[in-house]
Amino acid sequence: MGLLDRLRQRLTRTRSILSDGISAIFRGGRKIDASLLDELEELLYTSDLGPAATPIVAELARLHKRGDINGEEDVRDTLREILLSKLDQTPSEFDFSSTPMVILIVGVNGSGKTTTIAKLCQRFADQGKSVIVGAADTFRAAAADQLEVWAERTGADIVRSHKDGADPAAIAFDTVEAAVSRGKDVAIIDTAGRLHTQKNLMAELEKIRRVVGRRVANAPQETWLVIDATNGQNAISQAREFTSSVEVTGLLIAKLDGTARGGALFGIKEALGLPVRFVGTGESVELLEEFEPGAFVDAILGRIE
Ligand SMILES: Nc1nc2c(ncn2[C@@H]2O[C@H](COP(=O)(O)OP(=O)(O)O)[C@@H](O)[C@H]2O)c(=O)[nH]1
Ligand SMILES: [Mg+2]
Repeated sequence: MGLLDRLRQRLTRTRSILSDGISAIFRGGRKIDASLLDELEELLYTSDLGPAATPIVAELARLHKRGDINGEEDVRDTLREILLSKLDQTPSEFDFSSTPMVILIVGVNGSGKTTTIAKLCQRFADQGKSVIVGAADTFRAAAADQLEVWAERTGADIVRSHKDGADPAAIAFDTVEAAVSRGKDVAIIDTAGRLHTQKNLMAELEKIRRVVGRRVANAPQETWLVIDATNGQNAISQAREFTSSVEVTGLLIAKLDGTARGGALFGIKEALGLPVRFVGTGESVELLEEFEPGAFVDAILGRIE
């Protein structure tokens, strides 16, 4: 099964709002008019496109007035183009030339950090990369236990402390140190959930970044913010604030399967201007997809056969 089919299968809730919604609006061969466009705007809001919905519908109205678009197919095609243009990104390939590639994972509590790390471990292992994870979420030993289970299942090494409250920066440093001495390709560092308002915890992330940079030049090469897609529009302001406190290089959008609010991804991209690296489409370890804008838009907008 290809990427598009996998996404279509997992993103049913957003698609049933958007794609089925468009079919419903046009049912009975309705023609485009002001009330139809109002309904379309409401539909886009419901799928959590948020403030982006209004200019999109204004553009559709303009094209209709000029006679450029007429029926449902035209609306779908134009929507596809507009939505795609909002996702434009050309993220660089991961650079494995200077190993270890160090990836720091950050985000609020419960957003899906540890689960997504497990998925990344699996993905890198499948690509023949050797992986080590660092449990720098040291608030609760249970957090390290959770990571350890995933590390074992995916064949990754782990660096952790067995007591609560160890220094996260020390764990992160030891992880990178072990990655170098064991010749690992990738080191992924898990961190405790935090809010941008917790100044000391945000400073701790900067400390982690500094400390690992002392062991490996340019590390962490990537700092990825995990965003919970079920928060919809609320995720946008949260992410914006987070990225103003710590340098983030990419986004991981978790839980796209569990939500009808997948349209928020457009606003998130627009607000942050950061590449979306991967999207999580379920709880199990294989349910992570590389983010491909065309497949994403087709999966939520495409007609259901
Ligand atoms: N449906 C779904 N659930 C997810 C996904 N990613 C994470 N979760 C769930 O979200 C919850 C919190 O995940 P966790 O990784 O512990 O979050 P953390 O606190 O950021 O480390 C868990 O119940 C996960 O199973 C996803 O892509 N889809
Ligand atoms: Mg966690």
